[in-house]
Amino acid sequence: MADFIFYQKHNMTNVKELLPTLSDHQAAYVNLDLANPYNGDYMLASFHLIPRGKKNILQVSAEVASESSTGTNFLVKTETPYARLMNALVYDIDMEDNIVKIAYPWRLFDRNGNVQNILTYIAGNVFGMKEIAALKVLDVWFPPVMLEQYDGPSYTLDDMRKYLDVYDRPILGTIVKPKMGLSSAEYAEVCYDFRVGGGDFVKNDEPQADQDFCPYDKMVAHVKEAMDKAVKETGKKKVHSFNVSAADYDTMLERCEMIVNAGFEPGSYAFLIDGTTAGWMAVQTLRRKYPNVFIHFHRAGHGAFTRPENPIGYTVLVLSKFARLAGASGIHTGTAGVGKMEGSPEEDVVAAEGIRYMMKKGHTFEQSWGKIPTHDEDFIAMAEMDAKNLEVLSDDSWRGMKKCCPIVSGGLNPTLLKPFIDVMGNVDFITTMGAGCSAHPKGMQVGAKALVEACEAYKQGIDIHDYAKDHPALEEAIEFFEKK
Ligand code: CAP
Ligand code: MG
Ligand code: MG
Ligand code: MG
Repeated sequence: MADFIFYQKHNMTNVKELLPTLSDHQAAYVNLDLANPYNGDYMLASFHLIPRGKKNILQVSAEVASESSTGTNFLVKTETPYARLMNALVYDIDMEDNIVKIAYPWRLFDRNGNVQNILTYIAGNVFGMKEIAALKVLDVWFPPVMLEQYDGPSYTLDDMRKYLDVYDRPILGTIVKPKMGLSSAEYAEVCYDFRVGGGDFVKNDEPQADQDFCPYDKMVAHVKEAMDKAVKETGKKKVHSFNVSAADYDTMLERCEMIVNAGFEPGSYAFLIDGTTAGWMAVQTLRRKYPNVFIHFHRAGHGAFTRPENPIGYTVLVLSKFARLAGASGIHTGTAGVGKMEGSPEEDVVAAEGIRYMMKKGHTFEQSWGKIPTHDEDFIAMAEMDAKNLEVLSDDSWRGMKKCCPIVSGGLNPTLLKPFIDVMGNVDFITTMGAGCSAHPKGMQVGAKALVEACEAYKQGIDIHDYAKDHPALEEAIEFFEKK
């Protein structure tokens, strides 16, 4: 039987009234007068925190700051003055909404740009603490000195756009379905159908690996054959995102090298990694080994942390910000309530924007992704110009951390393309529709055509129902998907 989650409602507005309740140990992790948390000395994190049991929100916040930085549940005799400087500090609590802000001295973290290390602090033991009923990392803010240490994306959506010669629309992609069970030849056939139907991008699904019915080497070879055929017939470049997740790094890198050596043109392949189950080390290994390849972060399993109704975990925005820091070129950010996966529209759109733009408001913090101090006026001016023109700061020459692109799929189909673009507010993303194309009554090739037609209709500002009148592929897609 789940414990009854007991927590007090505060009957005071000012957190300072709770200061006298702190033990010496707790007081070492609180500074409600921290002058300027944005001074560059700290990584900042905001949490939604509900205490459980007898301790009040300031006491529990201090315990969380302790366990997520230098401490444990008692003041220890072995503490030194320097170690104390590494204490995380609770610097603000919104008593109305239970939003706790904690400043983490950046020297706490591995100085080699290691995302796994940060999450072990702020999303590690603290999730198991008895004193919390809810603890969700809502947003993080990185000081310029940390942005210098982290790789950030290298090969971006802009590079993929150049390769595909596609600029004024989303990259149109699919995932071959059924998810598993096709032979390598059958799998490649479906990829071919999508490509000749007009699609740009096919991804392996998240469980694709080296299964006996679809051996990895045969899958790569058949995809190559099918891609060459489709490129020849359409005269258009195509991209395949290969899932390189594996049991160990050697096998992962072997798969990468198999793809590189299969004769694929640079730009025609991406490496997909199941970032949540394969882990951050895998993501960063790929980024560091293959700076000229699009690193596709699939987030299968993220729901355990990010679902809006989960009291313990972190938000889609936080996951996406760390993916950008780690150097993912793109990450699935959800369909903002339009598709099949749970996720709040606001949450998914804020995450998508937080990883694309140089300066963007998160849930709590305004994030500047520049690698120079944010007081640099001309940089701010460029960033503001970028927000308008989406040009200036999209590449490294402008000293900013490159953008990471939203990848959007779960449950989308051609009839949902425009509704999703309307929610997202732009076309700067990759969409990968699995069932959305392969469930089309006339199969994958016509399903792809329907997606292309839905995109064409969007570009021409024509309602898809009107556009479908002389586009049978789209008409049948509307007929099929809208009746669902
Ligand atoms: C989509 C998908 C993706 C999910 C991931 C699937 O298939 O291939 O893995 O979209 O979710 O396996 O469900 P459909 P998210 O297009 O057929 O739904 O993008 O939210 O991370
Ligand atoms: Mg410990
Ligand atoms: Mg999938
Ligand atoms: Mg999705």
